[in-house]
Amino acid sequence: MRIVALTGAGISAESGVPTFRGAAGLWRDNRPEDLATPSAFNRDPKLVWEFYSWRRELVSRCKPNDAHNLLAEIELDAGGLQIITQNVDGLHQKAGNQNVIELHGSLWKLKCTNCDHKWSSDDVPLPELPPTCPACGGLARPDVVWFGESLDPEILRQATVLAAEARIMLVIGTSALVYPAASLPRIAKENRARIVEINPQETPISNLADEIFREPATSGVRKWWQHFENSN
Ligand code: BJW
Ligand code: ZN
Repeated sequence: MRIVALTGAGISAESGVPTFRGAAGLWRDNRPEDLATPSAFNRDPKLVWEFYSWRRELVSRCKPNDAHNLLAEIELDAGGLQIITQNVDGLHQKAGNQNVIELHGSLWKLKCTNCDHKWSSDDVPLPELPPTCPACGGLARPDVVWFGESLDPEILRQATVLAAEARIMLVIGTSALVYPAASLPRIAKENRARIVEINPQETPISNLADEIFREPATSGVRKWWQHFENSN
């Protein structure tokens, strides 16, 4: 069926995970250039790790919500739902989705700044801050994509192909301000996908949308699915 869901922080908001932008967003009190750039990490790795360690603890207490759970059911039912997420929280996988592309990495993965070794850890709290590499003892960093860093080219290639081949692209809970993720709905539209936006706020991709649910993800995904099932 080739349904692709491009998700952002808004899909996890109702699970209690803060978004980035907006009144209660992480970037209201924290400047991204102090916490989510390579130069911030070079300047003060411990400060950056404290931010990520706090988020790991917060997310470890959060559960997938009805929007995550329904997308997991749809993956089984419709046999062809693919998630492309900008989120690093792992909640899509926790809900049971198997086909998840993480564009911006994961809070639950680390990589070594010295030897590039990558590993997973769900330890909360981490035993040492900043953590060190089990292979070489070098300084570890979160395996996430910071501003000014390139996305993994293979992951971006896969996401671009999926966007180009989508019949329907659901764009859920993203401000669509961060590139290259924000270019995926346009790629889908240019290849004749139907674009469905689920977001309480208007975004720069709203003008591409064929259908809009101006509401939170939990009710929006449910209404879209009811509507979709009734019309197919
Ligand atoms: C709800 C809801 C509910 C609320 N239900 N919805 C082209 C043009 C201009 C700039 C660039 C460009 N290409 C590259 C750039 C630079 C930059 C960029 O895009 N800057 C813009 C901000 C201008 N991009 C990059 O640097 C990227 N790298 C790159 O392109 O490499 C090439 C390069 C190399 C060298 C130099 C320059 C380029 C990398 C971007 C990485 C982004 N990283 C972060 C942090 C990840 C790790 C972490 O989590 O700490 O990713 S930043 C942050 O933003 C995070 C998110 O994934 C990302 C997107 O945010 P998202 O998910 O959309 O969240 P919000 O908070 O913005 O929006 C929430 C939405 O939910 C809102 O719309 C609400 O209304 C809604 N909502 N409640 C549904 N209940
Ligand atoms: Zn190492």
